[in-house]
Amino acid sequence: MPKPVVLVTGANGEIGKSLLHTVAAQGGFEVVTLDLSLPPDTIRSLVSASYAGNIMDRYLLDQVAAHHEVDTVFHLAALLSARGERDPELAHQVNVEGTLNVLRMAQNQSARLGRSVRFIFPSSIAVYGLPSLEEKRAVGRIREEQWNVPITMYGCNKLYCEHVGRYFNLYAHQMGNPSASRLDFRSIRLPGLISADSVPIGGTSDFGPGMIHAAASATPYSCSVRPDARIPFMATPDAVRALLDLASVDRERLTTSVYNIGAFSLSAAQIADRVKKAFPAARIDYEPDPVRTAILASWPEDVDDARARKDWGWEAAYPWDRAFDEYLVPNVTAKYR
Ligand code: AKB
Repeated sequence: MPKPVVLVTGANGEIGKSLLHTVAAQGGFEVVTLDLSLPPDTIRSLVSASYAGNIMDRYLLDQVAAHHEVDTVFHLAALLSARGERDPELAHQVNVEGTLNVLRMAQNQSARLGRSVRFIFPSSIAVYGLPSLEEKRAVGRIREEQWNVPITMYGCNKLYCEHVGRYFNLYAHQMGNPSASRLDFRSIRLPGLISADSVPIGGTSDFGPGMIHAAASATPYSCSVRPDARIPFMATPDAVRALLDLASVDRERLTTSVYNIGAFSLSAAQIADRVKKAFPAARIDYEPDPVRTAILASWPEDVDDARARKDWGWEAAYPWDRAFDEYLVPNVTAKYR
């Protein structure tokens, strides 16, 4: 029996690499990747086929679909929030038009294969837009339907694509063809991620992982947000496990197409304190950037993930102490030794 095929876009990024390692360790899948360049040697051996190209290239996506009977898509390719504010039009192209191309390809596969292709979409806490720090504090753990008024192009893009994905879930019925297989779109609003393997590029939450990696590599770090800036964070392995768990759960258990997931919520100063305890020579100062400061002020302090817990049993394996002491410090130390 052929193995189920998993397509990962943006496979060379932080989440992609970690996802590929986890899927390879689980075994039983044929993995196909698509990114702007071919995967590095460290992950090339984990995949059965790789395509170098752009998700804006519909011809390339059709080629991928023609060569592989894709069962599940992890659509990770995106331009993050801070980078998106430098070039909002490009962000829209990649995050909206590119996503639409991948959705269209997956919907065509569902119809052609006569079975629902699962489409896993990492959305973001950037879809929230709190109007003031007072409201941010008052709201605390935000629910999925609250304050869906993002202030960044990236947040707008993610929110819109959540809706388009939900629309694709209904697509076959709306097109008057109830017997055609529908796309099975599922999404998670990820918090800021902290990986021990890589430093992210282009995100507003990059200061979290940035401080830790800089301290471990004995590099001074200038934090681009205020010490009291606080958002939810998560260790990358937890985020990857959440994406895989959501991909594998039976559709009947899902009551929505979009879920918050939480692990811990910290201010920049709290992360810096912990980093200095683990790496006493760490040099961290603050040079808040107005754009990043405004973006972080609009993101929630924490998320209410009751729906994910109830529907598919979400629970973070790495609360802050464990994430820092057992995952981040040993692995980041080893990386720069
Ligand atoms: C970003 O900072 O843009 C991302 C995110 C929270 O979605 N890490």
